[in-house]
This record gives sequence, C-alpha cells and structure tokens, in this order.
Amino acid sequence: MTSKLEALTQWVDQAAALTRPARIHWCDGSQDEYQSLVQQMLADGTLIELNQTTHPGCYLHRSDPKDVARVEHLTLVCHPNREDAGPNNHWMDPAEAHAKIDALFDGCMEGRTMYVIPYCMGPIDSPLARCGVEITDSPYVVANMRIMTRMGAAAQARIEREGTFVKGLHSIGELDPERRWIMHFPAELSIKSYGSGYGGNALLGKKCHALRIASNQARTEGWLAEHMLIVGIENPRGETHYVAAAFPSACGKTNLSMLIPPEGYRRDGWKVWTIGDDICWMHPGADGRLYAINPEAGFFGVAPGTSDATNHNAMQSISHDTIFTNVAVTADNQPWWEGLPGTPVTDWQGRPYDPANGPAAHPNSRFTVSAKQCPTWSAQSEAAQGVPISAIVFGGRRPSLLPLVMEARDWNHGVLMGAAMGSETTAAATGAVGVLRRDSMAMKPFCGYHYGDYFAHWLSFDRPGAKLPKVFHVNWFRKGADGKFLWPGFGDNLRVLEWMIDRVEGRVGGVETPIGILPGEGELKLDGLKLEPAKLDELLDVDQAGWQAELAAIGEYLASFTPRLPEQLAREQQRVAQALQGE
Ligand code: SAT
Ligand code: MN
Repeated sequence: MTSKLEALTQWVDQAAALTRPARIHWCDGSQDEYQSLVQQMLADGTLIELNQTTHPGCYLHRSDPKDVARVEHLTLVCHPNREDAGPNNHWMDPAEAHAKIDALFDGCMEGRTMYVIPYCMGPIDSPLARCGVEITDSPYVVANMRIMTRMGAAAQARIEREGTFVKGLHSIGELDPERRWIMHFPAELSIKSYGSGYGGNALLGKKCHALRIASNQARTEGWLAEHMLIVGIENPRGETHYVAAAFPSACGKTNLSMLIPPEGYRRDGWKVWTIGDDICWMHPGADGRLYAINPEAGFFGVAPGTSDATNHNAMQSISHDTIFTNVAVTADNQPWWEGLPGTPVTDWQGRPYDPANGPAAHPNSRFTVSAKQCPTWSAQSEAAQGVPISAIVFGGRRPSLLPLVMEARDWNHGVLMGAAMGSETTAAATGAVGVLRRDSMAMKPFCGYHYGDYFAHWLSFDRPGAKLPKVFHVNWFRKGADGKFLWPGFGDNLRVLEWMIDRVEGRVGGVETPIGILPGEGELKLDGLKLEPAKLDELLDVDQAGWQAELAAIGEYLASFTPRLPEQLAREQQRVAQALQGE
C-alpha cells in the first residue's frame, strides 16, 4: 500500500513526466514566496506595477484578449456514465477526455517551472473543509490561489494526514481558444485544465473544485456545495442572523455580502458581516440546522460598477495588496474601470484609451483580494463548525414579473423557487449578454452532475429533525415602464433582508398568494426611502396571467430533466400552477 504522502508525490511525479517542466517548485504559501513571484512577474511583464503611493502592493495583469471569461462550451464533466452529467453539462467519455487533454499536456511545461500548490478550501482545522493540490505553470495562478485559498504548508500537512485531495492539473498552454479544455473527473476527484489563465478556468480551487467536484462529494456525503454568498446581519439587539444567497455570476453577490446599511439603520446599530461572496458549503448540524462555511479565503470580484457609491467596503478592501486583471489605468497609474470617477488613459489591452474600442476596462475585469482586507470581514469566517443559516435566498436579473421578494411556503416550494430561477446573462461567461436563461440555484455552469439528481438531493434535506432555513426569492432588477429599475438596490436591500429576518422570527405575518408569501401592508420598512407608493405596488404585484405563463415555462424546463426529475418537484410545480388557476 502506498502511504498517504506517497499518493501526493506519485501524482506530482506523473504530472512532471507528462508535462516535462524544467523545475518543480512546492509552494509553502509564505509571504516571501509571494513577493518573489511578484518580482519575477514584474520582471517578465506578467504583472505591471500600479501607483504604489495610492495603491501599495497592487498590480495589474493583462490577460490574453481572447482569454477573459469562463468558457462553458469547453467545460466538461466526465462521469463514467453519460447520463450522470445530465443535460446541464457538456460530457465526454473519461478515457477519451484524458487522451485528448494529455496530448495537449505532453511536454507543455518544457523550459517552464511547475508549481505544486497544496490548498485547503475552508478553515484549515474545519471538518467541513476539503483539500486539493493544483499543479500549474502559471505564477499568476499561484499568486491568485494564495489570496483565494488557504495555501501552502498547513494545507500540505493536512493532505499528508488525510490522504484524500482533489488533483488539479493546469497549464496555460498556448492560450489558444482552439486548444482549450476545462475537464472534471468527479469519480477520480480530478480536474484537468489547459489553455486558459482566466479565473474560473485556471484557479482550480474555485468553481472547478469548490463547486463542480464538491457538488459531487456533497451529494454522496450529505451536504450542499452552492454558488452562494454568506452574510451576517446583526440587529440593534446584537443578534446575528446568517443568510446564504444564490445569484448567477455578476449579479451583485459581492455587493450584497458587503452591504452598507442605509443611514437610519446605521444610526440604530445595524451591522453587516461578510463571510463569503461566492461559494457556500452547508452541512446539517447536530441540532438539525444547516451550518455554512465559505471555502474561499478571498474575493475574485467584478471591477466595473464597483465604486464608493455602490460598494464602499470593496473599495476599501482593494486599496492595497490586490491583483487587478484587465482593468484600465489612469494617467497617474491608478486602476480604473467604468463607474469610477476620473478618466482612463490606457485600456485593458494596454492601448491608449479610445471609446471607439469599447469600454476601457473589460466588462469582466476582476480584482483578487484577501477577504481579511474587507472592513466587514467576520471572524466567524474562521469558525471550524461554520455559521448557522437562518435564510436561503435565490435571485436573478428579471426585468419583469418576479416581485421584489417572496417567501416559499415550505422547503419543497423553496426548492422549486431555486430550480425555477432565471436570469439575464452577463459578461462573466462568453456569449450573448442580456438573454433570459434558466439557471437553477445559479448552478447551471457549476453543478457537477445531473440537475434532476441535484434537485432530489436538495429535497432530501427535509427530513425528521431538520430545522431548515426559510427560503426566499428576490429580484432587485425589476424595471418600470420607463425602463428604469424600480428598486434602489444596494444598501436598501437590507430592508428586504430585515423583512426576511422578521419572518424567520415570526414578527410579521406576510400575505399568502399563489406564488408565495409576500410582505403585508407596512411590513417592509421604507422610512428614509423616497419610493413612490405606485412603485412599491408594482414591485409586489402578482400578475396572474404572466405567472400562469411563467409556471408553464417552468414546467417545460423541469420536464427537460425527465426521467430524473423528482416526482415531488413536478407535483410542486403543478400545485402552484393550479393555485394560480384557482385565483
Ligand atoms: O470566473 S469565475 O467563475 O471565477 C467568476 C464567476 O464567473 O462567478
Ligand atoms: Mn461566481
């Protein structure tokens, strides 16, 4: 039998035999190591120094212009049995997939350094955390992984103790979109990624491990790996409720996780605590509640639109020791993007800024920063047992129909709300922007197995002894006839979160409707907000004909997961459809 340590060294040896690097560097995660990588990348142009007076420790990376987002058509989930991948994933036979990508890996690191990155997703001493090792030839990936995960010696020690880890092999290859694959082998706990240096394709701890592989582990081990932020809301009495919320990429998860309470709330003593902005692992605890950890240690946030007005906490976080990718720069070498004051002189590709070339910063330009730099960072982020979740929230960009907020009548209904989620597409993935697509639980690009089985897994949490969170659906993006957003969003979203917490605590009754429970008259606290009553009516309106059509569309969408669609979920859809008929 091979020892636990040998499992790791053998795999590294195999990867080295395939890719033939000039040298191998085992990352210890130290500050010295980070600094020397930065120096090396500054020397070869991978990083560009930004203004060190205004932005100490901040650097800019310009990616290949054809490598700026996730590539869903090249992202495969290679289960031995095709059916297990479901219609929600691209699939290839594992043997064929290995052969295809190994041909690309063959000798690809010649003359390059191979970096071995042991990392831990979640607090290093948490039983809920899981480890992985990423092998890469990109120092940019190493630097980002150091910010985004608990990386280095401590993670390696845990891996040598446990023996099990997710194996991730990555090379930037030639950065040729024609020679690019992001492959997942859930049965082997392994990932192979070739030809891209972009975040979600290359930082393998993130979407590849913490969602696509982990969703498979979660299914067999009885927990949930979700595309959710985790935020703590502390009321003036000092009680904190934790909320987990799923929105598709680039729909404001980072903003909601760092929300600044409106003026009156701040005066009254409300506080917001950030645990995570993108990924949430939830396990049932001994008391029946769901406990969540953020497997990540940093934020890989969308830059455009981030400003002191929209997210002051993010701006504070990224004022130092941050890696910016594909943003523009100003005359005095500060990072710049659309939504910030000032003017760009150089665009994201390094060209003199010319509006004729489009936005100065790429719409999916990003910042990578340690979560600890956030003023609202919660020490509970390090809690080994996680934080108890009071409410789960689903949402998307829906310009019409979906009300500002609604509550599911029970868990099954909540699962239906999550499964039915839809959103307009954004720049976070390649492809058309602004098209409505169903994105169940915001996991369409990230659920590593058949959606039908995934819905069944969600439903299975409702069992004797479970004390499940309440489930809500929100829509911050509803527009009026004038095409303008009806709801101010950002800090004012706390008003909606407060209503949810009031519901959790049984302080308000809500109003039952066929689509769920909506806030009753006066239950949403709107003092200090200039919102015309007609707008509020529109935000909370239930358009019966529109909803009947929506339920029919949801029914059709769910049917696409037959024969693995759980009967319970089909029945739940029929129940709501019938309730709408009966109105
Ligand atoms: O590219 S990432 O997957 O890391 C970010 C996102 O799309 O949510
Ligand atoms: Mn995301």
